[in-house]
Amino acid sequence: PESLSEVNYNLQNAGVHYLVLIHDLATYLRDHEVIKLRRGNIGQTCTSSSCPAPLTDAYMTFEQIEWYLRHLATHPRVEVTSIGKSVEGRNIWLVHIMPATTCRGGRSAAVMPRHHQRQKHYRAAKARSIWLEAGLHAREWISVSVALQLIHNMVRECSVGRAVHVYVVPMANPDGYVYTWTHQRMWRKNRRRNHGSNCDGVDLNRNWDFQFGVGASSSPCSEIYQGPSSFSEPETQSLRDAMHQVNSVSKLMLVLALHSYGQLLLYPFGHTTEPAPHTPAMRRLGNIFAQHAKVGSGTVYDVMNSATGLYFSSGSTDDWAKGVLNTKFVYTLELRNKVTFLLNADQIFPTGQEVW
Ligand code: 0X9
Ligand code: ZN
Repeated sequence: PESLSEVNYNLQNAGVHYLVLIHDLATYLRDHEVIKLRRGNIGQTCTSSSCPAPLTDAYMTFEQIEWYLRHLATHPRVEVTSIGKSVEGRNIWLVHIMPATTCRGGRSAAVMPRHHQRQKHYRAAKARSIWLEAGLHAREWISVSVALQLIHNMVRECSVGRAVHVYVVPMANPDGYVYTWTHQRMWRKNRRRNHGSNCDGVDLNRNWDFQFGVGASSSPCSEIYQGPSSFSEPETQSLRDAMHQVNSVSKLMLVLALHSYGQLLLYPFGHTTEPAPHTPAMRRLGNIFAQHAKVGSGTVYDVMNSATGLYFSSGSTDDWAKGVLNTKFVYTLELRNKVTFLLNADQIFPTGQEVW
């Protein structure tokens, strides 16, 4: 509002004719429920208890998600950075939640043993890290909402381990996500205009350079189009570079790719039923997840090798993390439900909680 007269003046000077369509944008947005975020004011630093909450009773638009991330970035324990741009030039955001040692307040704030607090030589254990990816497939909205809910729980409750860095890419395919809201709800791929074809899009979960071409298609019109070459897409390039970078600073112990649907916890590989390294450990931890989900909410998740349990495919985030980074715990989690990608919004909160 302070700039109104200056804007008027400049427009008139430039001979630009205009009409005011919305006199009070904030009120308009509130009345139309375009922005439903409940707490927090931009410009303020948010703390564990005052951070705005992502919606858990409605799917969030691209704009709402960016708005939420802008607020989140003001939290002292959080860094939000762009790891690169999509085909259409949208940022791919990476949320870094730092170890809970920096937490004040919250449930598990006292993370440095008291007798160590005054000692000069106290050093925290070498930090390890966790990587969460969501929204690589555009139509799998629940994965995006669950990632945001997990982020929110982590910053509110301070309950992440004292030496764990958590990295989350909540919307790995932003162009596709927008396209599912504006054009075609069931869009899966990114928004690459494929050279020499009338069909758009590359399946970003077939574009990674590990067993590229297995269980994938070389036809641009296919839903599982692998792309012209491995890592041909800016989205997968950005994810790859950021994962390498994180892994070199603090070793990745867990890579979790959130997808839907099917209620399956899949572990690599997808190109062979031969066991990947650390298969017994991945099964053990996976079964613990499934048991807790069952006890917590009654939801049944099946834990299985992805080639055996689903179908043969590769060039995916999970297989690359296992095959190239050699990360110990790698999973693709197919969230609720067992029937359709069109998951009712009342399922967001319980799905997020059972994963949490
Ligand atoms: O096909 C996929 O990319 C995943 N299923 S989805 O319905 N979300 O599209 C499963 C990927 C499992 N992992 C590997 N095959 N590597
Ligand atoms: Zn998927």
